[in-house]
Amino acid sequence: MTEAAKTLCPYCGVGCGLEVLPPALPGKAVNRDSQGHPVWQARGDRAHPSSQGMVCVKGATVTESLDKDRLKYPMMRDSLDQPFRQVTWEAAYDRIVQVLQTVRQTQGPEAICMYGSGQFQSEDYYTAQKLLKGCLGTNNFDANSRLCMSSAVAGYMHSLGSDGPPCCYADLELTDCAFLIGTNTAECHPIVFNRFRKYHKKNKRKVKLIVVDPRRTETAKDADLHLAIRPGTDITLLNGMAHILLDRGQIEPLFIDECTTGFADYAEVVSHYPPEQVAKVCGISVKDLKTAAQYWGESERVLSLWSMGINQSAEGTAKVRTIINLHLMTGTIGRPGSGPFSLTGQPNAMGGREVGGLSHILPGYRLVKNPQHRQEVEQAWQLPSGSIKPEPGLAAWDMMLGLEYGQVGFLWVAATNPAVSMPDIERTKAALRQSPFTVYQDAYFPTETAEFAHVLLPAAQWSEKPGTMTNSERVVTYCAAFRPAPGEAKADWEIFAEVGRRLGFEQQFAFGSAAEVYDEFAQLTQGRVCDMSGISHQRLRLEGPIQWPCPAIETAATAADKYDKRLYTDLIFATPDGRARFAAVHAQGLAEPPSADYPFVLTNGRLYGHWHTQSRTGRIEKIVKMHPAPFLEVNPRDAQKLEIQSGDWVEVRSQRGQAKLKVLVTQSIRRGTVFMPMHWGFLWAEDAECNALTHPESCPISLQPELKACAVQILPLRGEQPEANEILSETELNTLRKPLKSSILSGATTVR
Ligand SMILES: Nc1nc2c(c(=O)[nH]1)N[C@H]1C(S)=C(S)[C@@H](COP(=O)(O)OP(=O)(O)OC[C@H]3O[C@@H](n4cnc5c(=O)[nH]c(N)nc54)[C@H](O)[C@@H]3O)O[C@H]1N2
Ligand SMILES: Nc1nc2c(c(=O)[nH]1)N[C@H]1C(S)=C(S)[C@@H](COP(=O)(O)OP(=O)(O)OC[C@H]3O[C@@H](n4cnc5c(=O)[nH]c(N)nc54)[C@H](O)[C@@H]3O)O[C@H]1N2
Ligand code: SF4
Ligand SMILES: [Mo]
Repeated sequence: MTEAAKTLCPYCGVGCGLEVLPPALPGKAVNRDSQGHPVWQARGDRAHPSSQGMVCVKGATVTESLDKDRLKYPMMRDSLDQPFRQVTWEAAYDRIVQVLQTVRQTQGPEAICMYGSGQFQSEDYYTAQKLLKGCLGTNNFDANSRLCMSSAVAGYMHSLGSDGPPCCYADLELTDCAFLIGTNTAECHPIVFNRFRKYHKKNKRKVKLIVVDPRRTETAKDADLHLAIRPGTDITLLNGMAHILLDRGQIEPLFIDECTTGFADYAEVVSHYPPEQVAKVCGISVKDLKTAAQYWGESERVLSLWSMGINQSAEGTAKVRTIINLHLMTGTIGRPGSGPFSLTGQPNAMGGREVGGLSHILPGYRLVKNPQHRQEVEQAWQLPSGSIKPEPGLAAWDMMLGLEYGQVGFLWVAATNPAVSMPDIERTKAALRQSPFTVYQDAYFPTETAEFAHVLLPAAQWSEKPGTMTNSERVVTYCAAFRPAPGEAKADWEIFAEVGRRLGFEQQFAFGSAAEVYDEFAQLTQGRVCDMSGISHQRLRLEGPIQWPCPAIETAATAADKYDKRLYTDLIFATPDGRARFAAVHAQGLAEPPSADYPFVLTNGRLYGHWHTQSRTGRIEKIVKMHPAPFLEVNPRDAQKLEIQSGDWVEVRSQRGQAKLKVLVTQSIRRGTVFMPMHWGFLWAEDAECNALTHPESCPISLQPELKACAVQILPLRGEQPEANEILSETELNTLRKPLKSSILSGATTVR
């Protein structure tokens, strides 16, 4: 092939279109990676509606990771202390099917669990739902999305009646006020941020950017107003802003009357949040608080964006609903440039929601608890009534508890690396060690989770299997297969389907291709909020990316004409009475507040170049150079008290574990809070695991753990420097947090 293949970037939920060129172009030397493998070359796809040709450093370098350290063959062992031995697929399937059947008979289907990922393509995700929830009769399918966007899902469902972010990226260039809370968009959703940043620069007088984050992130540096609130005080802030807006009468009474319920209770709650008290709790000035309310109140169009600083919280659903409250009160929803817009993290976290990829949902934004929904899905799957259990299955952390209690007999993990990304990692590892039988299906080897597996299955990854993904603005893109999978690696959906057939469900898994899987799934969305029954692989290949809703028989062009790019433009919401619901909620604060023994709040998150647990980006030289090692950000005044300087080593301890890190003293973090990146698991640095410190306390509604905050103490390590960990030079240390603006805006952002 000498033509460019069109696909989607497999990293973040922005969902940028990529064009990928073969390693050998006519008249040019073959492009190779550092290990000599021929490497495809990625560039932005100008025709993609979401990204318009832009990509960040991750998208631009992704191809360099594709041939390094791949898992190529199935491997097995009887116990975790043995080495793996290569086996045939036949042997691996036999073992899996045999253990599945034994566990089903002896412990029941509820002892079977699958933990999947927003990095599945929709076809993989959907096939797994059918296998677990339909054929095996257990709702124990959950995904890393539980750690990621389940609070946003729950917030939308409770406030608006259905999941589904109502906005689109065009709103970034139509708003008067962007309210970014708990999101470091510049580093984590760079192309979304670029689109807004260009518009903001051009309209500096008219358009405001408010950023709410305890850190002065790259995102905050561009803000007209940065509120560096104390971690966990978001609800106080939002209720405080509502208080001021109400006082000033900057509300939309007609919209409140006609389109919502619950305003009186909300107004009562909000009356308890006077500015002085709110400012004190949040650790900001009354003036800044009032300015925030003023910017919101004076803007006709307000767009709020959020991600993990909101969702990863023991009151995550309430936080999301409190953001939506402000939109409802000011009528800034269902209109261009306005609305509550959660940014999805993973490339196909949205697709995961559509196919029902969490333990309480079913395909087409349906609910496990709803008898009619179960029946509709059972019929489509040609399964007897009652096949789908009426109760939600185990959520991510509950699977770990299930292992602890000996209730799980079969654990299947795919496209996620829980031995790094779960909270309270020592407890997680102990739970994984207790698993009687774990299948781990990944593209790379080694990874941290492979250490806890009995069977390793080699997965074909992005570029090696055709499929679809949906980005944050509901645009579905076809991801072409343009290179062969290494060794015997197979697409995830093919593995699930083969196991299904071997369990006796030949009819249910008679799929001949990913396109057939997609067609069956798309049918199941007919008439739902996420109607994509008009989308098929063929159409996506012919017409390019398509935004849903897109019912059957619509072409992309007529769909765009007829269906607005936004949801709820008729101001009728997906609740039974068509009205959106206010949430009257008080702030509860952090699940583990700082104490005399553990006086600091540790927050954590992402760096521009790295992706999660580094299985790809840790193998890309440019990115490793950009972010060579983990570190701890400490405010200068805290550093003075602790008598530490940049470059010193400290031990950070929580009630659950510790990590040894080099200190970076910086004004970018507020006093009393420290920050470390999440990207270093035990394969990439010794004793620097972020989740050694975090706790699993979760939101009671969304079951999303509060990964963003835990209480820690900091002990300077004087004289003794940890041997095993990499010692950084001063210059290396300076590169840890070098300003990213230039690289985000020009160098790495390649517009073809
Ligand atoms: N470069 C890069 N980009 C990514 C990813 C990646 O690994 N690397 N991962 C993708 C995924 S899956 C996700 S989910 C997204 C995550 O995207 P983001 O949510 O933007 O990323 P984080 O860095 O985890 O956290 C965001 C911010 O929350 C702030 N925060 C912490 N506590 C609080 C609080 O109490 N209140 C408020 N208001 N803010 C708080 C942190 O200081 C941090 O700056 O990124 C996606 N994009
Ligand atoms: N402390 C802390 N912890 C966190 C977070 C945080 O902010 N702070 N964020 C949480 C969030 S939001 C997220 S999304 C998670 C992310 O955490 P993980 O999901 O554990 O992280 P990844 O490194 O993205 O792991 C994905 C794995 O899937 C593999 N893979 C890629 N493509 C395919 C495929 O097509 N098939 C298969 N089978 N495998 C594939 C990759 O090789 C990789 O090993 O971390 C969570 N944990
Ligand atoms: S912003 Fe970067 S990581 Fe996200 S989809 Fe676009 S190119 Fe990929
Ligand atoms: Mo995520």
